[in-house]
Amino acid sequence: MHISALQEARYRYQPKLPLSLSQDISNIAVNLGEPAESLADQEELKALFKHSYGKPVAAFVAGGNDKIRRPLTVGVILSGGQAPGGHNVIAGLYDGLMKGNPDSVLYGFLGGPSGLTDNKTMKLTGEIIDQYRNTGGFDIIGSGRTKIETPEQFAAALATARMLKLDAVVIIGGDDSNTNAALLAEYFLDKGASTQVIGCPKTIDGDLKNEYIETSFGFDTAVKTYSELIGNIGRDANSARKYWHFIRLMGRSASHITLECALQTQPNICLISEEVEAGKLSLGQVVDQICDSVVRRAEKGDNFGVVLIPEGLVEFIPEMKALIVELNDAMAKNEKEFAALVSFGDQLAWLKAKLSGPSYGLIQSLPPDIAKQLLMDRDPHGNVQVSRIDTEKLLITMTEKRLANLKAGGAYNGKFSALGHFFGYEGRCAFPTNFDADYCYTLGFSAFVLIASGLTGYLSSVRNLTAPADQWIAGGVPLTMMMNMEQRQGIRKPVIRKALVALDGEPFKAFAAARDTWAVRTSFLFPGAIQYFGPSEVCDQPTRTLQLEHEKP
Ligand code: FBP
Repeated sequence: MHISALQEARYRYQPKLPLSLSQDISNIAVNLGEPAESLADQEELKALFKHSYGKPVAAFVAGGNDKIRRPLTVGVILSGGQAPGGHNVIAGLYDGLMKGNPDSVLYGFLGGPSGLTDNKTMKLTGEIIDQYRNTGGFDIIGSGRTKIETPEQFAAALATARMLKLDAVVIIGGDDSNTNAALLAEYFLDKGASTQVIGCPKTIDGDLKNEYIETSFGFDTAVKTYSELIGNIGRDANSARKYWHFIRLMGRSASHITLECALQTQPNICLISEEVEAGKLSLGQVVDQICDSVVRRAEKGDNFGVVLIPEGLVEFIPEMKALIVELNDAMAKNEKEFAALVSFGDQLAWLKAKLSGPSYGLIQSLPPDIAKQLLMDRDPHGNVQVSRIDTEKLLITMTEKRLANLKAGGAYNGKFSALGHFFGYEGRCAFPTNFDADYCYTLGFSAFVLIASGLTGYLSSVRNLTAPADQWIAGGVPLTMMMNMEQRQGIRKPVIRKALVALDGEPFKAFAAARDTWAVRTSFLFPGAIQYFGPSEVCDQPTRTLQLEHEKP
């Protein structure tokens, strides 16, 4: 097999562990604190999680652990979108298991959660793991977005766990997948099964975070990959001085990726969905904001610039949100009828009776390509697939129209030529940064300690992440502690709360303090490519988001 020189070199990288985990493992003890409550809706959650609610936070401390050297049989699942570092979670888990007892066995469930329900596995050996250390991607066992939700799926998962005699299942996923992990842990306890369930916080979107989860893995690498590309585009824009670049960035819902990229690259404009929603801005008002910067820069002769757009934006603009909710509802309730409609024209005609007047007016007013994208298949959770909506093109078209009006009225005298970009898949499988390589390995190793210590219904947690890795604090946080009840597709459900960008948080405040300058004056930063070898200030820096959150008073 041919491998790149970087891959060869990265095989030799030994991820760092915190001191609490790098000692002789017989000395890793688990300290359990006070019983923990959920974020909200305590009584409802207590009733739903009879066996697993109220567990304490777990911290790893020096001491004796007589359980840690048992041979264990564990299965691991990669769930949802790829995020750099997933392979290292599995490597950390595997190395922990082998250190505990070389007779332990690790199975990989193939293709995501359906691997568990359909009992599709492969045994992960040291030889296999070694081919994936410090590499991006989820290709070692594949991933998938199946949601385990029906009684039949839960029963099938239990049957697999019993057949393989699993001591534990590790689910590497985002908020939805870890909500699933909590439900599975509860189900196994309810059925008297001894299989434990442990989660690991994954998603490039960075929205699985709270007091105990400082960041989800993959965010660091993804934002640095995108920031390199944005910086390069900024430099090109500044050289050619003739294009406005509209760059849409992945992140299904929250704008963490876009905000971090803005802090790293200092674009002229950066839209933050959460702010748009808080200000109840219409699509027209968002376009006005863009035009304001275009006009002011044109007055200085700068007919170029960079705009960052979070991919989830459309769902945060109140009028668009209302339209999407109505569409989701109409399409879910009349699935077959909708699927039978042949043309876009037929779909629009059908929608006339199903949508409210304002929503029907809005969908008609959108460029047809965008309207068609809003009508595409939903994901397994019933969401619009925002990564397939060309919001950057919508904004370019609307900006062009608005500028033409301004020109006609004499308020604008520049030249506007725009190019659209979408960065998403470019960053999801990059070689993990040193940070993600270390963080993921630690998450996997911690998952092993949680399993070996007999815990279930926990999310592997590593804190103090702006300090050097040996000072990181590893442990586990009960999944129910991060939950509340939310309305999902008309039904009240227990879910892990998604962390959106906090408008009173330090990262947003740092951005808001600088953006007026960036809007007019070219202030681009050029972060360059991720570096794996070299000075620590170049290779090992955490994201600006993490730094600013840690610096908060
Ligand atoms: P996860 O939340 O599962 O980690 O996925 C994140 C993500 O990359 C989003 O940013 C994006 O909207 C979505 O996945 C795209 O997924 P897909 O490629 O399956 O359409």
